Amino acid sequence: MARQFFVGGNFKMSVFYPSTLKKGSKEALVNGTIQSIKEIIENLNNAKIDENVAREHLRSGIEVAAQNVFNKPNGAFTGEISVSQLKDSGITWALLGHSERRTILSESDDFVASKAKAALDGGLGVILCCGESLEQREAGKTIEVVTSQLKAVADAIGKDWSKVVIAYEPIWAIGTGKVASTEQAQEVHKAIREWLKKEVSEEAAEKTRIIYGGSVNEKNCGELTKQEDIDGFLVGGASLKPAFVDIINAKS
Ligand code: G2H
Repeated sequence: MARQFFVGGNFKMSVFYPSTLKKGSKEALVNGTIQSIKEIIENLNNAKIDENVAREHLRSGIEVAAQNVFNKPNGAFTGEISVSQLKDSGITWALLGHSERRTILSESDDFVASKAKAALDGGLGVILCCGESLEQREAGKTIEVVTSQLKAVADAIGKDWSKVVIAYEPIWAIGTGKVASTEQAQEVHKAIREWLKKEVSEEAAEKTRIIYGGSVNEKNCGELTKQEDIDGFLVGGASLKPAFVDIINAKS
């Protein structure tokens, strides 16, 4: 069975320019304000989206993911958010292991893995990010780095990867405008699928969506979509723009 195309918008904490404002305008809104979210959602709700690929405001077929979740149940953990709190707000996915959290907030592979386990045990889906730095790529360590990040998760969650979407995001391509070439991306996606086959199961290798993230936009998504092991995208900057819909529809 073909894997269903999956596209996530990673709004981060970015600056957002409503359609009425020019880029660079001092009136830019910090993304995450009600106004900015409303404008993005209105654009998605009005878009012609292939339902095969598409809560209070959002139409069905579009789900909301949190950018983090804690690895412990509700308790005295100031500043953290639990799986049950997310679910209570209608949130069905958690984005975990993003390189910005791994590097800026020093999240270890094991900590990411423990959060993935908590999320999955609690019934959330997990978008699990992995990826190498430029230094690691140049040292020929890309596959080693990526698979060791995934191994930590496999050690924690076991063989059921049915609610995991893997997002391969080379750090050097994040927010830089420097997208990985189709060959570079496909090579790593293929290696991840082979790793799943060997270390998890044939079924996980066949069914797990492996999506690409790192400077994806409406212009470069088409070629990437044609690659056998690229099952969608995790989009940062371009998810804040109307053309995000073109990326969602890249496979149609
Ligand atoms: C990588 C990506 C989205 P951008 O972080 O997760 O961001 O598309 O801006 O490179």
